[in-house]
Amino acid sequence: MNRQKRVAAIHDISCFGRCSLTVALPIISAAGIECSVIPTALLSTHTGGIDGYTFLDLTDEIMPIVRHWQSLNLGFDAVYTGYLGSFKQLDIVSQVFELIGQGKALKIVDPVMADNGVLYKSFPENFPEGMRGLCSKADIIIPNITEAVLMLNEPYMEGPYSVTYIESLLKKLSEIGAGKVVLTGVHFDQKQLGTATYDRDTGKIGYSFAEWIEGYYHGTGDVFGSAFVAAYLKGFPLDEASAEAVRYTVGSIARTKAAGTDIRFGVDFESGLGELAARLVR
Ligand code: PXL
Repeated sequence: MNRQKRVAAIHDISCFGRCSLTVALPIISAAGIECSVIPTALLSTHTGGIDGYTFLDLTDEIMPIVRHWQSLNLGFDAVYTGYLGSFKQLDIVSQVFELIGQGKALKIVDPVMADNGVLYKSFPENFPEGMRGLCSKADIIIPNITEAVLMLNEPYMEGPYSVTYIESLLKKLSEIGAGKVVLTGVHFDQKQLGTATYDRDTGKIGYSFAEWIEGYYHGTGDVFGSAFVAAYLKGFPLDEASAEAVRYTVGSIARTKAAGTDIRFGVDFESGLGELAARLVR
């Protein structure tokens, strides 16, 4: 038997607005990877700049789904978590890490909770502490700079950053537990934006940058995370997987900017799926 790689993506479903599962599913699938899902909540839209959204909590469904999967003895190569809405979900997901794929699946945590120096308004102030706990159980974490400093209990600083600062963040983040860190939102000037990667086992630090496009485009963290997961599982080394994801995300932002659509409604990642698949499937 030669089964495809299989990922379990644990995020909410925001029915409109292109983030979390509506982004993870198509991007990971486009790379030829089977993407199973555990929806943590059902919302009419995401919560970023849109009021009046509906919200149905699905926390109590998570364990029954996982137990059923266990009874089927399914193999999983990775678990990829994103937006998690409560301490209870953090706790359940950390238990799920020990169950899915018999605890052997790669654990990739995107500690989605903040950006631009502020915690999303749906989270209590001590949420970063809980998220740090989940990150301590991960193999790879993919925070942005705001999420990184909140978990490290350090003040947020506006960029541009120094190499020394970024590399000290990488090392402190890896001390939380995950041996591999992908830090997003890294910039050393106002022209380019990208990521820094760190592999504690090899000590290797990598960078990848692309042209900085002004504006806060919603869902880009999930586009990046999903493309990173896809590339990494296709066998790209950590820094190259991150570079592929940067390239794809920036392409999606550039198309959206050119189209001039509402930046709250997510980015046009769909038109780049063909090219992404061609680059990743080798
Ligand atoms: O893109 C992250 C995200 C995912 N899911 C929901 C969100 C957000 C960010 O605001 O509100 C529901």
